[in-house]
Amino acid sequence: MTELARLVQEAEQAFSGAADSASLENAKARFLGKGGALTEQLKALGQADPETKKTLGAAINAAKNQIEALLAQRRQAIADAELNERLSSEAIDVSLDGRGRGVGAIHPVIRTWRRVEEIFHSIGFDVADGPEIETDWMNFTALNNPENHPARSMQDTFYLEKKDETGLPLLLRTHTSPMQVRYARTHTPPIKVIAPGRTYRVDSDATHSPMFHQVEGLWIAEDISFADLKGVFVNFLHTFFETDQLQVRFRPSFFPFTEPSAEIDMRFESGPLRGRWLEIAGSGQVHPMVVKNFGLDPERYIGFAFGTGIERLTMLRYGIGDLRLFYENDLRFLRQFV
Ligand code: 2NL
Repeated sequence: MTELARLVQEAEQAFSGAADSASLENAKARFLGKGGALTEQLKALGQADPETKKTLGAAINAAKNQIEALLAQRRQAIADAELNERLSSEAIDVSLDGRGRGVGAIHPVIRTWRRVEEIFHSIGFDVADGPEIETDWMNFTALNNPENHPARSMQDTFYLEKKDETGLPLLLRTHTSPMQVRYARTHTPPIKVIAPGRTYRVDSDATHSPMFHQVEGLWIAEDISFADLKGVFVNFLHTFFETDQLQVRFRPSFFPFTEPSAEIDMRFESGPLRGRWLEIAGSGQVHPMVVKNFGLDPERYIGFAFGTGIERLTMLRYGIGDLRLFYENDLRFLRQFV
């Protein structure tokens, strides 16, 4: 056997003995690398006579090609083996059962929110939307709140550091009214809208949460009276609580944005809450200053507004005694509404 044939044979053995790509590359260096056996042979060729150069050179090149082919083969074999190894170690058993998902439920407050929207929508009210971060003008001034009203103080309202274009700090809306102001300023009467949403006040105890939900209603046209307010609201209560077995009374009160104003109380005539008067909403005829701030002529347009708490409606509907249950995310409570 020639020396070259022996080299090819040795290379073949070395390559097949290499179990991974690292040892294969080491083996390659021994034959084809800078100081490798074949490279040495090619160097020695420099001293040979022209005839030997020609024949021996061709033989060396042929051996080199053979070794390179063997190397490529082995590289492919190792790569295939490594891929198969990875594929089998990462294999997923698609016949396994899934982990499944718990049955979700709508939060009781949001359930009430939707129910209120449905009821008012069914009698022709639109639903307004608007930002939770408001300007002083939208939240207070437009609603006829005097400059020195306690609601405007740091103790009662969450203020941001950022200011609006008039230089007054922005704030978290304290009621849903600014949505109605925005709606009224961009629509033409008759205006018939409800505004449900989150509101924020600096207040936190057993019966107050710093974030709570309100829904307000507004109907402005040329001939809307307190009688319409009574009709709409009493009808709402009967529909919402699914009973005619309740009484409603309007008790004189005061709000800066309505004149005259009334507190709305209700009393169930049956069921566990029977016999007790419960405060359910504030209401009144929209103050002429507020109509003016809607961009409307108060000599021509008149109407009513009301506001109620979504948590309050929910507590009365389901007989929930503690407001804090709504915000604790206790599944034992929430599961009851699945
Ligand atoms: C309450 C009091 C009330 C209103 C809200 C209102 C809105 C506009 C104009 C005039 Cl845009 N009024 N809203 C009116 C009277 C009472 O709510 O105690 N809510 C729980």
